[in-house]
Amino acid sequence: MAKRRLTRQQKWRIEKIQQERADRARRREARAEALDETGDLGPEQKGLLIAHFGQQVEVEPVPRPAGSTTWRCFVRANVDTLVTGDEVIWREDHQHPGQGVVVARAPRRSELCRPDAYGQLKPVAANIDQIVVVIAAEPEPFPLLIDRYLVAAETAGIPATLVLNKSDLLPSHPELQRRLAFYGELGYPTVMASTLTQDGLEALRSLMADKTSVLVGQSGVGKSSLIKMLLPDEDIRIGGLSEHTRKGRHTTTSARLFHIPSGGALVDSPGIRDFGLWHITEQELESGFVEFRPYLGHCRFRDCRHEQEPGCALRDAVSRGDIHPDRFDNFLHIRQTLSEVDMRGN
Ligand SMILES: Nc1nc2c(ncn2[C@@H]2O[C@H](COP(=O)(O)OP(=O)(O)OP(=O)(O)O)[C@@H](O)[C@H]2O)c(=O)[nH]1
Ligand SMILES: [Mg+2]
Ligand SMILES: [Zn+2]
Repeated sequence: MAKRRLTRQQKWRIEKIQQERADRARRREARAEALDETGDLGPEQKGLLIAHFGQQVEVEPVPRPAGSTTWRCFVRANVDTLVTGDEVIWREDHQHPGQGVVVARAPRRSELCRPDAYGQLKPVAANIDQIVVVIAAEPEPFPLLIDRYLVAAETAGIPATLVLNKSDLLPSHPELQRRLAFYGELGYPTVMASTLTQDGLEALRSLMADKTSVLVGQSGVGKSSLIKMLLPDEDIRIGGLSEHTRKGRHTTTSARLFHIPSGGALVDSPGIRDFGLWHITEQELESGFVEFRPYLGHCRFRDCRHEQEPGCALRDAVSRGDIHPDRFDNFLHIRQTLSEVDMRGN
């Protein structure tokens, strides 16, 4: 893990948060124990975690009953942190209709993590098959955000795809289309879409079919709007951009899973401005740039930093045109920031 130096105030904030978390866990435990004592809990059954709200989670039985019903559940204190997409074991609370208790969590097949505002690594969603990075002409893509997401996806071993939304605005932003094509050449599936004109609807449907996808990207790019276009019957909040800054308003505040009736699921997630990568190693960063992989380990010096060293396989590939100079620059930029903790908040 990267070295971090925390100020006294930051340390105090982290301790305070940990204290609050411990208090919350104790309260949850008291509630779950009280339920155990009344003996009014149903048998253990499988469930899927749909959403997380403060102290409670929303759980859906597996297999899914006809008509999608969910239960609000407390979580036993010995259960690890739960996130949207987690498979759980839970019990119904017969005394309080619609409520229950989560008693265990199944191991995760995959997890997408990101550092929170205090520099602590937090899972965002679990058991994800595909990370869909959404960009748009407005808000303008934050520099390096696409590459940071792709590196995070490669490191987590989750396939990534790119969606360029708001294609109706593209005539005034031709460079974005070129950028999308560039990532397509690297091997990432790409789709252009517009929730305004319904452009790309079929391409999106086939991209999302039969898997669990999480939509990520800056606030206001239209993640929720895309889900609403695919699932018009769902009740999903969509927020306008700020008139003044043309940025999103952080409308979606927590991750939520939506089923696709024909198979598969979509996880909506809150927009973030930046995606810190300090939790990964330099080696993971290098191989997070897929087109670098054939050259890794082929530099003359084993500890080559790919800076001024002679016989650098990566730099040679850049000068031959096999690696795009922009991606190489982005790699160097991100490497510089690996040891910095993003304390600015998301
Ligand atoms: N022009 C245009 N605007 C769109 C399109 N899709 C979404 N928008 C608008 O973009 C704004 C933000 O949409 P949301 O779907 O709330 O964005 P989000 O990515 O979910 O944002 P957060 O939940 O804050 O992360 C809304 O005003 C939408 O109407 C599109 O295809 N074209
Ligand atoms: Mg949203
Ligand atoms: Zn090198």
